[in-house]
Amino acid sequence: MGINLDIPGIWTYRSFLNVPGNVGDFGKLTVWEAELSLEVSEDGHIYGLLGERPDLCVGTEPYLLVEGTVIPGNPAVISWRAKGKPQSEYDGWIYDYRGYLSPEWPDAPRSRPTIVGTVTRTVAHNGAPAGSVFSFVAVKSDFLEPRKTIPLAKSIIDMMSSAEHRYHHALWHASRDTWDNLSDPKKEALRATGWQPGPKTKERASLAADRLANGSGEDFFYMHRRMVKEVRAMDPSVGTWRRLPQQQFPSSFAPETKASQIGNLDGYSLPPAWVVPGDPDTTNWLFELRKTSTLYGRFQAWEALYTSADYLASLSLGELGSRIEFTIHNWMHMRWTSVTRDPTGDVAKRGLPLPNGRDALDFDEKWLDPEYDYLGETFSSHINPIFWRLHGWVDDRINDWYRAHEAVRPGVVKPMTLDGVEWFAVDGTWVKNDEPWEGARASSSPTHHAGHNHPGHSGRVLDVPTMQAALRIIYGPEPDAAPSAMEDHGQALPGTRASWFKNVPA
Ligand SMILES: [Cu+2]
Repeated sequence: MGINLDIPGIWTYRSFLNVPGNVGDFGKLTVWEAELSLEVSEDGHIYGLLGERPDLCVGTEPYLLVEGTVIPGNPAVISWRAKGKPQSEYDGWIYDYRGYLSPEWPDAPRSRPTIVGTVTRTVAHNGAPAGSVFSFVAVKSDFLEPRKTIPLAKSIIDMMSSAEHRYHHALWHASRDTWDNLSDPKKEALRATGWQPGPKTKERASLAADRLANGSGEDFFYMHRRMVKEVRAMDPSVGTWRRLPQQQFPSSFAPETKASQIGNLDGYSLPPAWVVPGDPDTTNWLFELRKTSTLYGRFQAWEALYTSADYLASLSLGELGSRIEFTIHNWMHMRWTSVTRDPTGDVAKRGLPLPNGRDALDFDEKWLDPEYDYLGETFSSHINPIFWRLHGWVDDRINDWYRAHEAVRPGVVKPMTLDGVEWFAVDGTWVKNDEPWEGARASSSPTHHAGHNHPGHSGRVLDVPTMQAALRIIYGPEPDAAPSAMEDHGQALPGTRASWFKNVPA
């Protein structure tokens, strides 16, 4: 059963007396306000917790344990029974709930999921009779973003959210991902900026038919290895994922649990999927990615494969990089990404969901806001704390690969330091690129000021106008297009959203 419903997460539960007539003061109707946390299994079973939360739990708080079912439909019917926690002051309480997930309004970006329904006291307690019925409304909270629970150091956020780093990361990926499909005039124009992916005429497209052999996977590993190294140098406490995180219930009353953590206890909780208008395939993929069966069936199968010494010893570094990039890496980005939210300074619009994301050539200053840390595109993903965990996982596979080769053919793969990054000597078989591609070099860019020094990025071009021009070449009209098309030169071709981490068949 597909349950593509926005139910898992934290809800504010409110119940009211069912009193006819005019009471004037709504406060007279209040029964209870509490926190409701819900999780849904793939067979439509729901479970959760309902209770009042202190700012800091001591572990003895009473709450109700929720169990029930969701029946999809329009509206979806959600029913559950809540039982008081044994040995707490709610011990013996039983309430039954039946609610409906309110249908969404079209063109209502400020809407929140709500469950409306009634609840009955099934068993009398504390002198309150069985059989009473109340109305309730549950209102869903926004997902608690990792930037709130496991924030990066401010120095890292400042650096990574700068225009220089955003455009560099976006363009680096865009150049190698699109290269194989660019027209010859566009390729020539991109070469003129110095932003062709690799040495001129020997470019290494990441999505070409020969991607497993062309060395683009080495570029992927190397470029991100430097990023990870730089960030860890700025803050050694930035963690990694030794193994992919398990699905975790978003709420807990365990001792020491803070109210401010609820919804994302360790920072690795799954954000809700969303509906991409007019794109049911992507929408369905976003929901599938978040399922526990997908964690077990796909993610953990890939993880087992890419940590298998026998398998790693059979692969060149470039083949491993390309395979990881377009399978588990892309899927990790999209499993843990939230919907894009408008980072505008206009308070009336800030935070509203933009389900189609940023247009690839939307260079508005608002996208430089540090809160624009959308994990689903390369202009913003590296500001998100999850990026550094998942790229830590990717980076560790390089070490596994080396150990696997060392065990089978000792001394053949030779470690070395390349431009400050721990790397391997070229042998033509297992390691192929003399110079992994990190973007345009200062010496090759006609628009870059010679001698202009970028601390920590020797030789890399971080010149924003050049990088914007290169993106316009990639996503804009053909260089020789008719004048009418040229008038829209600042616009991407219609429907060109900033790249999402889609999968390609391996
Ligand atoms: Cu990247």
